[in-house]
Formats: sequence, C-alpha cells, structure tokens
Amino acid sequence: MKALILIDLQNDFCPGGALAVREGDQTVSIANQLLDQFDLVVATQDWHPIAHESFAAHHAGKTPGEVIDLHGLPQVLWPIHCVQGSFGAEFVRELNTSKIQHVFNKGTDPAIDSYSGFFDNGHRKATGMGDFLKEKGVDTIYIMGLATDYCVKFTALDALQLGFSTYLITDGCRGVNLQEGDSENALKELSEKGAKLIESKDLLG
Ligand code: VGL
Ligand code: ZN
Repeated sequence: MKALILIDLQNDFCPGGALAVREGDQTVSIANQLLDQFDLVVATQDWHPIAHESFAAHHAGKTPGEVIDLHGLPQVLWPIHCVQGSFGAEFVRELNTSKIQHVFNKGTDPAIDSYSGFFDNGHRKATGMGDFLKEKGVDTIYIMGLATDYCVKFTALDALQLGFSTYLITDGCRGVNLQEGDSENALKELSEKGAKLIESKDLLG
C-alpha cells in the first residue's frame, strides 16, 4: 500500500511568505494532479508557537541563517514563520485538501525544531505519522513539498530509517538553499541512502 506525503505546502514557504522558497507555489498544482493516484494522502504542517526558539528574533543580535546551539542541537535560525493560527501557517489556498486524510503538525515544542514529519530534530518525540502509516498498511511512501533541503530531506531520511520504501517526487519539491547546492546535495544523499528519485510524470503515465 502506497501513501503520498505532502510536506509543508503552506503560505509562509511560498513567494510573499515569511520564509519564502523560490517557486514554492509551483509545487501545489503538482500535488493536486497526483492526489488521485494514491489510496492514502497525508500532509505535514509546520506549526510553531510564537515563542519558538528557532526564530532569530528571540536571540539578541542573531539574524536568520545563523546557526546556534539550541539545548545541545545545532539550530539554523529562521525568520518568524508558520505561527499557529496565522495565515502564513495555512495550507496554500489552491491546494486541494479534500483528499488529505490526516495532517501531522510539527515544531510545536518551543525548545526543539522538527524538520522531519516523523520526529523532532533530536528524535525524542514522534508525531505519530509513522505509526499511523504502518497501521494503515503503508509500506511505500512518496514524498514531495517544501523545503527540499530541510523538511523534505529529513522526512525522507526518517522514512528510510523506518523501513518504508521511499520515493521522492523531485519536480514537486523546492529548496531554501541557504548555501548554493543544498537541495542538489540533499537529493544526492537521499539517493545514496536508498530513496528513489522520480518525477510526477512517472506517476501520471
Ligand atoms: C522548514 C525551515 C524551518 C521546512 C520548516 O518546511 O523545510 N524549514 N521550518
Ligand atoms: Zn519551521
């Protein structure tokens, strides 16, 4: 049984948003086209309290893009984004959410970030997505969304580690690219670790 996981298709990651990813909005129509190819569709939603410690604004003298030690983990500092209940945290209006069976919120603990849809960055707490998918009999996961070099990458790494056969729909992803090549390197690493890189047309026949 195969599932589609839509990663963080939220206003703040699209042009005009607080943590805008170049061409982030172009992934939405791809998601909409793919929905009918899957028995099960789930989504993740970056969902931070305003006090989230990944926000550079909470660290005097720090700016977005800098890396700090946050309770023992390296943490990239971000602009304030995807605050619970804000417009920026909402799914992009054009996304057809009617086929999404479950939304997994992440990044809700102010003290730790959560790039993966499965676990926080310290692998301390699970979101429940892994158990949910296994209970539904899912063994194969197709991942797309935002951003390639953060939430897509870490969701796919965890999917592999959890034993799911893992596909990345590359034209359905866009990256932040704080450093040039981050997204390319993420795809390369995922491929080396066993993820299969495909394009949406491979599913649409
Ligand atoms: C993300 C940075 C911070 C993502 C979320 O969705 O890739 N990146 N929060
Ligand atoms: Zn975030």
